Amino acid sequence: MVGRAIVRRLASEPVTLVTPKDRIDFRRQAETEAWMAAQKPHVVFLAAARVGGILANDNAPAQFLYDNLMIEANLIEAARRTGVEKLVFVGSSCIYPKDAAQPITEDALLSGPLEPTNQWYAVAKIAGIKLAQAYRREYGCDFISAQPTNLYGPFDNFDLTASHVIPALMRKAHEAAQSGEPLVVWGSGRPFREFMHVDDLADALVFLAQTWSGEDIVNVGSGEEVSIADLAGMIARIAGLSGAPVFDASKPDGTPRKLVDVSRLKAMGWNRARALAPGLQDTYEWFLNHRQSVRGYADAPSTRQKQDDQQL
Ligand code: GFB
Repeated sequence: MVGRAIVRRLASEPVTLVTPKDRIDFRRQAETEAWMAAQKPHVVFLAAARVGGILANDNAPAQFLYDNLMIEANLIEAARRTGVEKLVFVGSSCIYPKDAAQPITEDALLSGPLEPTNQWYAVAKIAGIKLAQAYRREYGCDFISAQPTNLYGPFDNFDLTASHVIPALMRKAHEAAQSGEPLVVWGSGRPFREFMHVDDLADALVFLAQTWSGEDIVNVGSGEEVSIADLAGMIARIAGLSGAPVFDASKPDGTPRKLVDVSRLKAMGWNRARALAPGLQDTYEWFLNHRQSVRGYADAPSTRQKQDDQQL
């Protein structure tokens, strides 16, 4: 989802795009180094990752830790060897402590315990940040890191066992509108999340690649926070559902609140995030128009793992 958004954003720039069209497994060092040496990119956006929602993170700690560590370590080292001039590492707002003061400033990193459900993914992303910083110090590489808040948009994953909350609720609301069953929302509905359209993230990443060089990490967010219950209400209305949602308390809430402070990014001159309501409407329409082909929607369970591996 993030990679495709970066490609859309770069379409209007005077650049030659190199994307891994053939299946490359960035978890494998030799494969990654051979591909990078053959392509010789000047700039790298490191968006490749194993990602997923709260349950996927909780259920597959080894895959979230191992896959992400390998992908980042291999790509960052390969970028150094190939002489990449600029690398933008895409982190995550889940790197910050569970109980960080809100809105979360960049200096909250490593100041307290992580949210348990996604600590494995968070530790891998923190390692990626530290790799970028270490390669700056030791080798003089111009590698930087951005920390996006929760994302949504076209080409998201709509598999209910792996997806984040927005694609999950869009799919469930669409199906509930057809079946007449209620919309089931995981957890209490009380946690707050900040959401950003993936095209805004892509714009901010390109902006940072063009303007920022330094060890400091940079938060990327929309500043718009909503409770999960209110989000469910917004998506239900878009899908034309009238009944009240049902909350499934057997599922985890995760971190209570996760709003990033974007003062640093704003001070650099970027402040173009779009509002949530129109972004949700566009994404729901995209989902309806693509639902026979979107990731995780029409798959038989036996093909999910294969498809999941292909995302890497
Ligand atoms: O989007 P989500 O899975 O990720 O869940 P996190 C956000 C909130 O939505 C949680 C609730 O409180 C969920 O319990 N929720 C309600 C649902 N209904 C659903 C549903 O049907 N599906 C899902 N998935 N959630 C992720 C991390 O945390 O944030 C990742 O696990 C990553 O590592 C990402 O960092 C940005 O915001 O809790």
